[in-house]
Amino acid sequence: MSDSNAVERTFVMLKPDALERGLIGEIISRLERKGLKPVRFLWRAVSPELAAKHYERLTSKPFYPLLEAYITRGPVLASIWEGRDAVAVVRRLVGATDPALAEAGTIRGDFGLDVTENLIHASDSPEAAEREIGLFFD
Ligand code: DAT
Ligand code: MG
Repeated sequence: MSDSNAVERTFVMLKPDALERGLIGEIISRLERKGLKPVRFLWRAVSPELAAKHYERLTSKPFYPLLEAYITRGPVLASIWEGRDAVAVVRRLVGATDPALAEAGTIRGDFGLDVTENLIHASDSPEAAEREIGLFFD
């Protein structure tokens, strides 16, 4: 577990539905107002190869073809955020994986209803953050 006073970096990806639905500004604003600092932003496409590396743990799941089609269908906004205990703090702002179950007040709880199209990815550990930053920012 992370030291709650440690300044950490985390990786955040706004997924294609966030752009399509005009929610980029709303989501970035929530992270900024919390006090997190944006370090880098990059618009980019996600190839099937990058999707498979990023979602390594999930490629054998029955829902993976749907997840791959979604994440590769349009540009994503990759970003790095910094702040005190940033990994856990951003995960709490994002909410549960399934937006139908995510608490009101979280990003997925307020704006999502579909488990595949859940708007945003955030790293689940400092180690995952460094790995994902390495994948998306060469
Ligand atoms: P999270 O994005 O909350 O970290 P995860 O890493 O377990 O969740 O899964 C990555 C993505 O895969 C998730 O955002 C949506 C999709 N996914 C996960 N479990 C799913 C399921 N049971 N059915 C459909 N899509 C799922
Ligand atoms: Mg995850």
